[in-house]
Amino acid sequence: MSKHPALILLLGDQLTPEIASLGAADRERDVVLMAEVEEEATYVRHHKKKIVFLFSAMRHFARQLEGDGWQVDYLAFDDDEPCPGLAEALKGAIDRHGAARVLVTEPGEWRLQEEMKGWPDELGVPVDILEDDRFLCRRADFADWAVDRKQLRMEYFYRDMRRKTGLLMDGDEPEGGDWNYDAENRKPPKQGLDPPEPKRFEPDKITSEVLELVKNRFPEHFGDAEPFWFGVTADDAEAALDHFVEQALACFGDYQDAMLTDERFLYHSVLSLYINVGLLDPLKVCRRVEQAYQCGAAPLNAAEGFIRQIIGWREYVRGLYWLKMPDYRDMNHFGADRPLPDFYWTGETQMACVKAAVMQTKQEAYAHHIQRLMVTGNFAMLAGVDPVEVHEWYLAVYADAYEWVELPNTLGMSQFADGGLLGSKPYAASGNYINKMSDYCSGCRYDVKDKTGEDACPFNPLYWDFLARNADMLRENPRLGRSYATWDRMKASTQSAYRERAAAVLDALD
Ligand code: FAD
Ligand code: DLZ
Ligand code: SF4
Repeated sequence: MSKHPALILLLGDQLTPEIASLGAADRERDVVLMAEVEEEATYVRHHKKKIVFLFSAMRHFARQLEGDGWQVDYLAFDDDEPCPGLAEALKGAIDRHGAARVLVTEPGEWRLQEEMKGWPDELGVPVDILEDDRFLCRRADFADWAVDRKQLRMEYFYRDMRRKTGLLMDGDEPEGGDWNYDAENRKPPKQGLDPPEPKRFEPDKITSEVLELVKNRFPEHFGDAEPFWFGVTADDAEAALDHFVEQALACFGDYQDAMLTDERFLYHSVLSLYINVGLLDPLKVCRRVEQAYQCGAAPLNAAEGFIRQIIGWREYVRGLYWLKMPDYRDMNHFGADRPLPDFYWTGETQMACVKAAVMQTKQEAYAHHIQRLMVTGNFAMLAGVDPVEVHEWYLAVYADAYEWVELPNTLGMSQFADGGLLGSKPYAASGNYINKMSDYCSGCRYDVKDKTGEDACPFNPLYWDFLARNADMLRENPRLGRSYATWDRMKASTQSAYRERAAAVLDALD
């Protein structure tokens, strides 16, 4: 065995003591490198809260590793002369420690994986890239599952994951007799709902230092750094999980699709940011939720709905990302090319639903799934915004955003830019859906019932214009049959009124 240490590079979203690269290392001999670098902090203009979360969680994790006996070389972001990138950080550390090789767990993004391929030449030492085994489905297993399938559908993948993990299984059968209880999970918000707030944490000294750094160093990045209340350690994340299971899980299913102006989090868990950096283990989270169901603390529709998001959607989008990259990023089924409207950054729009989603995103670096999908995502698709611009917005503005999970959700699920690889139909909706599922419309300058007038909710004409404009690509989709039948039944004058109003809305965007 070499006397020279290996350098273990740990990325910001690899904060897991059991991660493959640490498992393969020798604690007595090897050195862990963690680095806050310019390139990772700015490849999109990440929300300030996201950077505070990442840097603080990294710093706390480094301390934890030192406490566990690891030698950690930690490069904090230097205000005056930050380290430009990970390769530069590695070069310096190889010299400092006389390292003979680099060990790293595969990254979550294509961009970085490609960069790593050049590292052996660039650094002059071997670089071993280990598989990230923090997921239930290996990339290669997803590719095997996908091969020869005419259509990829999450539901079938999810059933396999249920069988594989045994979660909510009764022998070979799904608990309760059905695989999926989504039909019970679409309740509109009713008066008097009183959801709990997510678990909040006071910034400690480390977080306060990072807050100062981020406010000074990234002032032009989107979003408010404060108030900062995310957890930054595995213990915090565990406490947030306990809080969710005890306070919110029971209603998670029922109100999963609901939106309320004054209840930004409703019964959602706000755990994705912790899971995605490795502070929480996804399978353990699911087992905890299963246990809550088994002891009667949560109904089946809540537990199943929640577990499906993690072992179903989360794993499925990752599999699809690695299967289809790098071409996936360039897919643009509808040829959409409008620039992203400025109000995605400023919130300055009279559409109450969009304003609420954007302002909440600015303040919290969080919006729940239906806000992302049916408000900001839906609007961008109906308006024909360039999917790459939409993608870059989502990647920047949410604390949980990494390309492997964000891109398929944005480009596939919300924009249908992949032409239906991920989902069976576009999530397009008029104002009627938003009105049914939220309280936004009652406080809006637009009239959700007005279809084509000056005060018409913009989602109404845009919805029909979207279907009419893309009829070549969508008309044969069986899930849109009823919508096209309705469109076809409309008088020509009504169709024209919709299209003229949509043109006026789109002109105003330009
Ligand atoms: P909950 O509603 O409490 O759900 C529980 C958990 O399930 C989440 O913590 C998350 O780990 C997982 N989950 C739920 N839905 C999905 C999904 N569709 N894909 C993957 N995991 C899911 N999720 C991210 O983690 N990062 C992203 O960058 C991201 N970008 C998105 C962009 C768009 C356009 C859309 C429509 C969705 C995106 N999602 C993303 C998925 C989902 O919106 C978030 O995971 C969820 O809102 C996080 O909040 P939560 O923890 O309160 O989730
Ligand atoms: C998101 C992020 C940020 C903001 N900063 C860093 C950093 O300075 N150093 C680091 O190692 N990782 C950071 N990350 C997370 C990486 O961008 C992430 O590991 C890759 O995008 C792969 O998912
Ligand atoms: Fe949104 Fe239309 Fe309702 Fe206004 S009326 S909140 S724009 S759906």
